[in-house]
Amino acid sequence: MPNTTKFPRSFTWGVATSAFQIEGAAAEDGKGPSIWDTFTHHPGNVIDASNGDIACDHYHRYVDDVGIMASLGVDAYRFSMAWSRVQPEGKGAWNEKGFDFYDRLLDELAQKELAAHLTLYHWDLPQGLQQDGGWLNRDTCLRFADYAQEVARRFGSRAATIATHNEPWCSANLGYGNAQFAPGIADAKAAIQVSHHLLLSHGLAMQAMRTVGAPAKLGIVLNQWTADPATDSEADRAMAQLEYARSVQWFMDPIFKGCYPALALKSHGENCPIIHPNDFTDIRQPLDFLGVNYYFRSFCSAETPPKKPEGKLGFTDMGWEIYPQGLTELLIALKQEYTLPPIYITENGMANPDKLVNGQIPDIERITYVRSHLNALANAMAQGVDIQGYFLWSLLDNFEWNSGYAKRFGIVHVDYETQQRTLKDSAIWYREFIRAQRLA
Ligand code: IFM
Repeated sequence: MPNTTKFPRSFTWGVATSAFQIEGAAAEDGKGPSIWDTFTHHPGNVIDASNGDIACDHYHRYVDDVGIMASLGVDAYRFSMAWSRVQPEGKGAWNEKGFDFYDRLLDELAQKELAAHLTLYHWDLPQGLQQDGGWLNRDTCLRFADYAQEVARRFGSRAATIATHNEPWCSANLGYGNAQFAPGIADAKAAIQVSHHLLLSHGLAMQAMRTVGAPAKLGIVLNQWTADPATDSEADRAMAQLEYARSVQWFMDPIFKGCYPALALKSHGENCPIIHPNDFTDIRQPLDFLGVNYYFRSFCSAETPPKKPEGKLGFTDMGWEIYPQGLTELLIALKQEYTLPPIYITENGMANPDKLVNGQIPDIERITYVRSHLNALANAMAQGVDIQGYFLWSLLDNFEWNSGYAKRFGIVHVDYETQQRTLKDSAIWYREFIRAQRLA
């Protein structure tokens, strides 16, 4: 595949991470525990029995890590704040030492002329709020709005964007639906109520942040996919339609249309969430941007056992089908259905069983993956979708949730024994690709 795709000069090139996956310093400088601290210390929850206590030790190595970003020539860094670092209980007192860390990080980014794209919530709820019911408790939405307002007040003029949530589909369905993620609850009804509260908290946080009047652009990051029927059978087509309604439209419709998709609501039956009269007004706040995370498509087969996708371009180390055209199809479908703000691709990348060979990491598979997705993105842009930037997931190999450190998503290799960082071939390729875009 040629390296010829052209992007506008103003396009933002970035890399992304999240707090729990890289920071470490789990109990340092007054940080309170989060649900992921609790979850990872419970045997059996993480495949390699690891946790985020040290992770990539980014809390102590952020200067070097920002230096790596600068050396790659990216424009921007997307990261999340650990809520329990700045407010140990998720309510009550702020922790100044926690804010100091992000203050220093923002300074370092500014010094290297890297734009900061901040996410408020990337799954690590303060454990103190979990004790009160976590996202099942409607009150957590108010706590989140307070936290959002405080962050906007302190950092809203130093961040290019602030996203409320990262992938609320995961927080609800993997955290409360099938117990794969913290807080480890398996209850379908709870998951749906939690998804409603996450949406409500997004809307309340948007309103709270707007009162501050900070220049940062405000939005949300959603993980999305197309849902393709495995065959042309009526059962497969119906399954795909329902899957799309329950995942993509379930989060998009309340934000952009002020309601849940009827098909999904009907299918949830008595598991439907409790919705208060003003909730949709609160949720449907104007967005300055929408973040889209894309990794794979959903392949829907009603057969037993279900048909698997052929995977013409292969599968990643997560077992996810490599399907770049799904990104084009998704973005076109979104443009047709919603009145969209500008979009950032806030995550895209792959896990690969990378190996150090004579000091190098020849991850050609990742280069091919990213290049093909950038081509797919360019296709969507050529068809009129307003895309402002692309953030590669991830800058560093890091803690991949219930897969622990076994899955490597970074374009920079991390030796967890020594914390040595080594650029993979994909990092070098990304640097050259970005440079070529600027020269073009
Ligand atoms: O590592 C995660 C990230 O935290 C959220 N989006 C998907 C990535 C890969 O699984």
